[in-house]
Amino acid sequence: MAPTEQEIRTFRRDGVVVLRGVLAGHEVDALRGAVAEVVARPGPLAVQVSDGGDDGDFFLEDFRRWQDLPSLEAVARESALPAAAAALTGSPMVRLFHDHVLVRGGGTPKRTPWHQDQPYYDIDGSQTVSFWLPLDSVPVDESLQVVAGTHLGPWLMPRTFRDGAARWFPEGSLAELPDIDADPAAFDLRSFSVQPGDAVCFDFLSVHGAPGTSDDRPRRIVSLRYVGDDVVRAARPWRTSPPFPELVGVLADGEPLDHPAFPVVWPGDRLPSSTPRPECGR
Ligand SMILES: O=C(O)CCC(=O)C(=O)O
Repeated sequence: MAPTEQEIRTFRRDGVVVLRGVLAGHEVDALRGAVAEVVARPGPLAVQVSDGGDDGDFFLEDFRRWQDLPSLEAVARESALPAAAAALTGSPMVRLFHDHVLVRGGGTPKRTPWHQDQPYYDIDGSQTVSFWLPLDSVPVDESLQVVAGTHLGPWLMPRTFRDGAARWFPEGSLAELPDIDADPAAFDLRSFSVQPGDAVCFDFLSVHGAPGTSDDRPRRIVSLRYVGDDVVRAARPWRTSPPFPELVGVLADGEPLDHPAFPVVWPGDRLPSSTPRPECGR
């Protein structure tokens, strides 16, 4: 299901668009299988935000699992997503950047705070897209929220989700996020009721966040992130989220992401490589 001209225009103008039915049923099932494996065996970068303890809340995030989960790798490489990424970003070549799994149990009120993704990374460039892929039905009031137009910049201060600390860029070096919750009507918020197979597509610079879940609605999400050929490495003196330690001393600042961690998925293909990965978290 290729994006239409209208969908491409919307993505480039607003930094967000929803694509309906972009994954086939067997691809959704493959992702559900991968998520079950993530929950059973979280990886070295996993963050257990809430563990299903006394209050019953459950929220697990994991990153960079495609190299050890073949069903996740197959969807990331072989579904319609790489071609959609090429169409949306306008890049003739697309690399997989990374996967991010987010699993909430029902009745887990913990929000994902408003943020841009790009300032947490060690890359620069504008041809970027994340596909937020629901594996459960998500009503509009529990769905990803994206602030249209924020993909045009500026970069806003990335902070830790737990305590708002400036762990990455030094305090004062980037503009702060506005207080969106204080006056949501002042912002052009986009969110969509979505079904398994749909994708909410957004730019790495688009400000976004997500509500928690209501009692009867667990929410399994896989976010697959892709980059085009204007994206280059921007080496950071700090540990990024997620980290890519295998790039240190291998890819210099400003170099293309020509590395097995970022396989070319459109057009063509390269063999993946497995690399050890340390702890991660925002
Ligand atoms: O699903 C969520 O809670 C937030 C997802 C998100 O921030 C992302 O995919 O970048």
